[in-house]
Amino acid sequence: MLGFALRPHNMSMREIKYFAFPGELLMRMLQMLVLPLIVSSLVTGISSLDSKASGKMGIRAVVYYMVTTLIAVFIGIVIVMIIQPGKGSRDSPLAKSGNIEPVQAADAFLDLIRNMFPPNLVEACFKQYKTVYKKTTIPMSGSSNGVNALGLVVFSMCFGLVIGNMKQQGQALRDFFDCLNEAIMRLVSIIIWYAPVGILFLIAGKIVEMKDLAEVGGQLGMYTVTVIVGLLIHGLFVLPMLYFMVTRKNPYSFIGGLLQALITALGTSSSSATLPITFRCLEEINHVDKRVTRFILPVGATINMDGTALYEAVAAIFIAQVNDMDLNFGQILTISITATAASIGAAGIPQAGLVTMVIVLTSVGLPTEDITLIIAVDWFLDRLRTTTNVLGDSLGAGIVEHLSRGELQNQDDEVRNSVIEENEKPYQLICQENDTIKHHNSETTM
Ligand code: 7O9
Repeated sequence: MLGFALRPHNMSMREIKYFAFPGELLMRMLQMLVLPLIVSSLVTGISSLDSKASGKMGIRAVVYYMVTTLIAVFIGIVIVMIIQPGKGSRDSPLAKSGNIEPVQAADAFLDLIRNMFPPNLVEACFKQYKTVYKKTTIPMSGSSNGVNALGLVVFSMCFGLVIGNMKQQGQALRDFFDCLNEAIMRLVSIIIWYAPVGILFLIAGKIVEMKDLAEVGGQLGMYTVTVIVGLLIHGLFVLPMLYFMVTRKNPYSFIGGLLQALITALGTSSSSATLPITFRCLEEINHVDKRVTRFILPVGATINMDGTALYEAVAAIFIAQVNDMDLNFGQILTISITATAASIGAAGIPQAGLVTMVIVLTSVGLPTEDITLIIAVDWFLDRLRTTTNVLGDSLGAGIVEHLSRGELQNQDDEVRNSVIEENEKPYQLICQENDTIKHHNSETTM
């Protein structure tokens, strides 16, 4: 409402920038916490489980990610085929702007694998590997600004696994990362007080900045509606139903606990910046086991993007419709596979947004310059798909927790037993001391 009330004042770009400043601050504070948060939570999450339990949990998570992403793509394709937002728009040509850099899919894929193994961990905190082209064809090594999330996730997982297996020797490191995680979560609980103000200005600023609604809405209105309907079906029916089928609990009360995280996702349009809030909502409000959230949420934020997958499938078929191209079944299958792969790999590909879209389009021979058609509404749809992504990650944590309750219980029992052993220690020490003064009652306690 604040945004819409200020629109008639025709603020200059400079004034809008100043107006959105409190929102920018929230964004910076959240991003500040992401790096230590994902490293410490993954390391403690994995080291607190034995390798068998973390393996099983990992497989469940990956199956959930694959299944939900494929369902999302399927919903997107069905909805865009029914609504057909691109049909007939040839008569009123859509505005194009700018041009798109060509991308070699093979190089993007190799960059993804390279980014999984960062040669320099400090550099991985702010740079990704990116293939650049010399004389437009020869691939050369280069880099792009942005956190190499994939590399940090892979490293933290391996590190957690190793110190988890180091028994007593690894205790100091386990305590360190556990403590670091706890400290970061306390910072989150301070920042959360500022979040409502920040989100207010983030969203109001965007609404003031937005181009004329009628202009954009007229041309891309049906396309926007298609994406919104797809995301709503996926987020409000399919995912909750899946949650209900697995856990037999009310999915909407679970989603109610996530409201803060969902609104932050809407405001920031970044699932990684929302991660601190997602953690808090799941652990403090929905009481999901910390061993699950610490493991599942960072991995989910990196590779599970249902909204993005749905969006890319819809966009590709929309562009085919605009060009009056009829896609056969094979091409639609190709779009589903590339859109799924693109959403999984996005965090490992530099400047992912455009690059993954280019890959999806070239895989079925669609003109890549038509991406410029949809850029006008991208900022808006990005917010909605980010919200869907965060919802998918969070419900996934709830589902994996339910499926892993056996292993978690076993782990609890083991910990309890070892605590009892610890408590017996003084007694054994007493016995040993007794031994030295030749009282042989230690035999009875063994
Ligand atoms: C959306 F969690 C971390 F810290 F490990 C993490 C850090 C960075 C995870 C992921 C990233 C990251 O860079 N992700 C990324 C995501 C990079 C490029 C593109 C995207 C896709 O983003 C979504 C979209 O555009 O559809 C959406 N904005 O979920 O954040």
